[in-house]
Amino acid sequence: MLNKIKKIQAREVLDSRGNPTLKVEVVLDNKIKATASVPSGASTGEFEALEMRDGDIKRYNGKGVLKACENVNKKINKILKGETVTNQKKIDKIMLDLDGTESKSNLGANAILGVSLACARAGAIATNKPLYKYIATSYKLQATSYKLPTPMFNILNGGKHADSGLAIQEFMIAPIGIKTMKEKIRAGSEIFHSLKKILLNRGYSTGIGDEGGFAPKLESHTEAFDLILGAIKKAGYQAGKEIFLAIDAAANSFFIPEDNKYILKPENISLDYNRLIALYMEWIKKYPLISIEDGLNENNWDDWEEMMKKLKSENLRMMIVADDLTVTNVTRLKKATENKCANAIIIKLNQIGTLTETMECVKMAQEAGWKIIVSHRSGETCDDFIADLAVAVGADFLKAGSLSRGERLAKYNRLMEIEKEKLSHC
Ligand code: 2PG
Ligand code: MG
Repeated sequence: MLNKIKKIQAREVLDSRGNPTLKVEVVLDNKIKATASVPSGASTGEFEALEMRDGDIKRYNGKGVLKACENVNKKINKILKGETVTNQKKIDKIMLDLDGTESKSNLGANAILGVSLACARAGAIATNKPLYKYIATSYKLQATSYKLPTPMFNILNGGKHADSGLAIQEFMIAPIGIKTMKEKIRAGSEIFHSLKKILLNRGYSTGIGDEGGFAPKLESHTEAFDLILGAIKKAGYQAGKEIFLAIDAAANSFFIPEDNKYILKPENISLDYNRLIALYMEWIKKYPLISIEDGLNENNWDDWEEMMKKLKSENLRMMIVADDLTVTNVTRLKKATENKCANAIIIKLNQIGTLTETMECVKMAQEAGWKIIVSHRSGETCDDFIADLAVAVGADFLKAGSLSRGERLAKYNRLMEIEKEKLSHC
C-alpha cells in the first residue's frame, strides 16, 4: 500500500451558524477517502491566522469561501498530488511553504487546515488506527494510556455568542470529580436540563446561544453563577466536589481601548483592569471557580502578569487560561510563558491552520507545565476531530459547548466512543 495522495477537493458547506465553511476530501491512490470540515470563530483573536472569505456581498453577505476552495482544488491539489499521506509533517510544511506568509493569507488558513485534517484522517484509515492513536504516533507522543479530557460544558452563553446581555461569554461546568466519561457527560446533561427547569420556573427564556447554552436575560453575573449552582444541586450533584465552574470572559469583546476600561453588562459598570481582577477574585472566593479564560484584553500582557501575581499573593490556585492572548501560536505562547502571563492554554486548530503547528504549540505549553484545553469554535460542524486531538495529546480538558446542538454533542459522543474502545482493549 503506497497511500499516495491522488486528489484533494474542497467544497462549500454551511457551519452551525449557517455561514459557509470548507469540507475537504482527500482521495488516495488505493481508493481510501477521508474528509474534514473547518470551524469558524466569532470572538476571534486579532492575531489568529487568516480565515479567507470571498468578500462578495452578493453571496452569503461576503462570507463565501469559494476562493479558499479554489486554492485547495487547484494549487494545493497540484502540489500535494503523489505525496505519501502519512507524512503529515511534510504535507503541512509543503502547504506552509506554498503559502509563504506568516498569517496564511495567500491560501487561507481555512483552506490549509481542511487539507491538513483530512490528510490526518486518511492517514489513520490507511494505517488502520483510531485517529487519536494515529496523531499520537505521528508526532511521537509518549501517550500509552491515552488519558481522556474532562469536558467543560458551556451551559450559559453571553458575549458575542448570544443576546443574553451578559458580558462574560461562557459559563461552564467541569465534572472533575466524576470518574468516567460516560458519567461526566451524564452529569452535564442532567445539570443542563435542571437549569432549563429552573429558568422556566422563573419565567426566563430557554432559547439557546451559538454554543448550545441557555441565553436568558439575567440581571447580573452573580445571578448566572447562582442559577448554575442551583441547577447542580437540583440535579443531585455536589458543586466544589464533583462539579466545578469555569468561565471564558473573552474580555476583548467588552474592552474599550480608548479608555483602557472594561464595560461589564448587564450591571453597566466600567472597570479598569485592577478592579476587574478584584471582581474575578471575589468570584473565585465565593464560587467553586477553577478557571478564568481571557480574563483580560489580548494586548495587555503586563496586566495578565499582574493578575497571576495577585492570585499567587492570595494563594488562589486556579487556571488562568490564555486563548486570544496566545492564539495557538508558539511565538505568542513563548512570550506568555516567559512573562508568566497564564498557566493554561486554549488549543484551537484553526487559530494557527495546520495540525503540525498545533502539535508544536501543545508541546511547548506542556513543557512549560501549562494545562491544556482543546477547544471547538462557536461556528462548528459535526466534525469530531478535536475529540481525538484532545485524547492524542493527553489534554486536561475539552471545551466543546453545551449539551445541546448536534455539532457540540458530536465531540462529546466521540469521547464516549473512545472511552468504550479503550475499555474493550483492556
Ligand atoms: C472562545 C471560542 C470558543 P469563538 O472564545 O473560546 O468557545 O469562541 O469560536 O467565537 O472564538
Ligand atoms: Mg475563548
